[in-house]
Amino acid sequence: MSLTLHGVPLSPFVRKVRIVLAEKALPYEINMVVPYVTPQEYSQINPLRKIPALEDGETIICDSAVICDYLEHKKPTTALYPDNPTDRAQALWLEKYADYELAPDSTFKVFFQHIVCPTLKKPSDPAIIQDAVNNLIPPHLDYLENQLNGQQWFVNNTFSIADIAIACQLINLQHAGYPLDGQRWPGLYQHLQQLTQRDSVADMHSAEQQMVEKVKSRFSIGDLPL
Ligand SMILES: N[C@@H](CCC(=O)N[C@@H](CS)C(=O)NCC(=O)O)C(=O)O
Repeated sequence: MSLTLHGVPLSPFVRKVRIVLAEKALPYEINMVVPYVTPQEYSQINPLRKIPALEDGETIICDSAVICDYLEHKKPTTALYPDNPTDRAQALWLEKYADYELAPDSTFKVFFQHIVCPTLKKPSDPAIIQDAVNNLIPPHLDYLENQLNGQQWFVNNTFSIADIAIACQLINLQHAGYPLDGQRWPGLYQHLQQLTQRDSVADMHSAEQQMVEKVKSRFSIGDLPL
C-alpha cells in the first residue's frame, strides 16, 4: 500500500490524519499542498481544493474524517474508533464538534488571522482574534472540559479519534500563542500534554513547533493581540 497525503503539517486536519497514520504504523509520503494557494490541477484531487486528501493507489479520499474512517477500515489496528455503538456515536460526535464547531473559532479565526494572514500578505484583524479568544472559544472549552469529566481520554477513557480531533484544533491555538488556562480547564490542559507526548505525536509536534517559530520569525509575527 503506497499512501500519499496531500497537505501541510500545520493544518489541524492534516495533523489528524498524520496521527492516525502514525498510530497505525502506516508509512506514507507527504505532498506539500499549501491551502488557499493550491495549484489549479489540485481540483482533480479535491474539487473543493481543500487539504487533506489521501491517495491510495487509484483511490482518492478527501476530508480528514472520511480519510481517518477509511484508514480504520483499511488497518483496524490500533483501533481508534470504539466498537460499542454508544461510545462510537460519542466519538464521532466529538470529532464532528472539533471539525465543525471548534475549528471555525480556533483555527479559522485565531490561527488563520494571526499566523496564516501574514504569510498570505493579507492584513490580519485583531478584533476577530479578540472576539474569538474572549467570547467564542471559552464556551467550547467549558463544554469539552465537562465532556472529559476528569478522565484522561474523552470516550470511555480510551484513546480514540475524538481525542485526536479535539487536540488537533487546540494545537493550532497553541501554535498561535493562545494561553490555554490550566487553572480554568485543567482536564483539557492535561489532555493536550498527554496527547502531545505520545510516541505517535511527540516528534511531529516538536517539528511543527520549530516550523511555527520559523514562520513567526520570517513574517515578523509577535504575540497574540489579546
Ligand atoms: N472538513 C475538512 C476541512 C478541511 C479544511 O478546511 N482545510 C483547510 C486548511 S486547514 C483548507 O484546505 N482550506 C482551504 C480553503 O478553504 O480554500 C476536513 O476535515 O478535511
